Amino acid sequence: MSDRPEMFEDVDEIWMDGEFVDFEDANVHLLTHALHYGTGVFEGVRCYETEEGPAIFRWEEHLDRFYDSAEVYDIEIPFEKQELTEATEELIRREGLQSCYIRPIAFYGYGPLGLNPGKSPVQVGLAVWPWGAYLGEEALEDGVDVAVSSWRKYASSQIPTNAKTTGTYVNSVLASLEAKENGYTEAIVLNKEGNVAEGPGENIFLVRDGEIYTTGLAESILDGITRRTAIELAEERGYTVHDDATISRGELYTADELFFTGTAAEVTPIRSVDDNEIGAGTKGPVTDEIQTAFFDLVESGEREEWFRYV
Ligand code: PPE
Repeated sequence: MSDRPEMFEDVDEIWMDGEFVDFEDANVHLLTHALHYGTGVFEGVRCYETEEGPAIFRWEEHLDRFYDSAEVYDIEIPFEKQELTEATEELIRREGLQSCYIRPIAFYGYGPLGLNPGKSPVQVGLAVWPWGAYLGEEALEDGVDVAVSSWRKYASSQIPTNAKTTGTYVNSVLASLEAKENGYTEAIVLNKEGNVAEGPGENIFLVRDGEIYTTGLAESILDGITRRTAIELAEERGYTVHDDATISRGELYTADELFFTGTAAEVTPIRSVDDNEIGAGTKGPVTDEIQTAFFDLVESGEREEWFRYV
């Protein structure tokens, strides 16, 4: 127990290839295709504690993206969406969790090696664990200090950026390591053209003169589900949202406000970029409004079509 990472300390079981197995038994072979070539796809989903009990936020959209990501690599997930839904709910119930992070993963497993994964079996797993504020609890209030990475985001013409592929996260890992080594909490990654793409695990929003901008899907970003949520919440509050923006590095420095969105990061303010203070160097008013709307939503579970009660 004690040598487990803290976040997994109380997890008893994992669902793997159709069965609930003990946490310690959720293992793969060394010659797993995805371990060598990164041929896996995954999701990150949050389940929130609401008055009606645990509720999974925008599960269907995450599941759709999961199967779409798999399709890009000809990964045929050998389970119906309904089966994965039931397994996830059962896992959350078995673990007795009121809120958690959910990690579905599908990958080419142990089979012949070589780049064509054709004969490798597809393996599927579901894990859940409690995961607090991704960039720290204070980050949600005070904002994070970020740096533009020297690593560029791979272009969607090189690797599809709308698929959430395990292997491609080496790009995020490099950006994240660099930011932390230089004393920043998180990175912003520019695309091949040199415009803003996203964070290593977040989409990015900019506020200028009362209007909201977020980088467009053609800027080599992941089509984030929290991004979609933030756009909708902002529009409902009367904001003009430019959701196909091209944002230059310089525009980051002169923004009134900046914030990240993501399943793990939720809505996190950015207080500085490359040591340039953004706005007043604290959470800005528009960010605060969107963040409050977001947490009110997920804690109330009120918009029924966006929640699946466990
Ligand atoms: N861009 C990237 C590159 C990304 O990984 C994420 C999610 C997003 C944008 C936001 O997408 P969405 O979660 O659908 O709003 N990053 C996941 C992985 C984080 C991790 O460290 O692992 C997440 O937030 O679950």
